[in-house]
Amino acid sequence: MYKKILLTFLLILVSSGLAGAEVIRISYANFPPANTFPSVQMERWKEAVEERTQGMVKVETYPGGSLLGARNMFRGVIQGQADIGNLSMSYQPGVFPMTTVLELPVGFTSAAVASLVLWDLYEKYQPAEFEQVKVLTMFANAPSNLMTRQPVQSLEDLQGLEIRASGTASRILELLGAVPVSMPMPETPEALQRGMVKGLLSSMEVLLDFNFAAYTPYQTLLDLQIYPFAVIMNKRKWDSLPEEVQQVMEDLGREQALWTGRYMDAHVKKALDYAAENYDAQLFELTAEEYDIIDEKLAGLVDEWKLEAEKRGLPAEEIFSDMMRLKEYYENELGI
Ligand code: 3IO
Repeated sequence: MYKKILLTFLLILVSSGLAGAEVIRISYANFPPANTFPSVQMERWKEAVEERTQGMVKVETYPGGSLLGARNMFRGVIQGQADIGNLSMSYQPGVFPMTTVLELPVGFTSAAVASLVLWDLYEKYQPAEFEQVKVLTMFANAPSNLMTRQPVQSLEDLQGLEIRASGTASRILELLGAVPVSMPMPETPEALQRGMVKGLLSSMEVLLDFNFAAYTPYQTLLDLQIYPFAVIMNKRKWDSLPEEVQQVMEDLGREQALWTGRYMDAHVKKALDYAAENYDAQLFELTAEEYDIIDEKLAGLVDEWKLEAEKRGLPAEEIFSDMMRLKEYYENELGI
């Protein structure tokens, strides 16, 4: 009896020692701080992978641009400076012609829905823009709204106002009469503090996570575009992984998209409560006529995207109509 227990104990020691020697280390770079949603989803993915590979894999996470920053994420992962990286497609306009279809202001109201639509479109079309990397998951933030230093209660209030955004969001601001200032999210706190910009256009969880509520206590509800993200892996690293590890990661792709979308949607609500309680934040809505005017001013964006996508050899009409169909499908399925 005792012998048997001792033997089992020894076996565990030996096998865990062996497993320890074979641990596969994977570095994962992220550009924004640890408490922001792209880094929160990174930790969740890390935990899931480590658990489901039963210790075969160790993921070392680098939030806050400590390994790769927003501007060199794509190149850095292709070159192998990090094994995995989280990428915001809107920081490199023109580089991701297919997935930027999600940046069109088509009325998404939920990050969970947008994330699933993005993932499905990616899986269906396997666009060439990602052929140099392995895509592990994709997700989206919640729709963009205006967060400003001074109240914006009408389109008139927005004229000439310098607002931080990036990608198609910057083009949207231009069409609405504001002055877009494009920069990655981590550069925004300083731009706001120095008064270089009077506000930003993004999802409102940043009121809490970057404490922007202190600088931009006024919000205007617009529900414009979303910012699409991709988690990408260096191809050689991917090819080097055992099949069972690859399978765990493949199985996580869609699940992670939904998890992140849901986390984001809940977090926006939390951030609005935080801003209202601590900074007397106010969320304005425009009149129905003004929302109609906005739709009119932005109507040309869909054709702009289609033209560009077609030039790049993409079936633009099909991609766009798939997006709208999937959006409706998931809005019903998730009850949003
Ligand atoms: C974003 C990016 C990094 C951290 C938190 C964030 N919340 C919303 C976004 C999207 C965005 O505006 C951007 O610049 O990618």
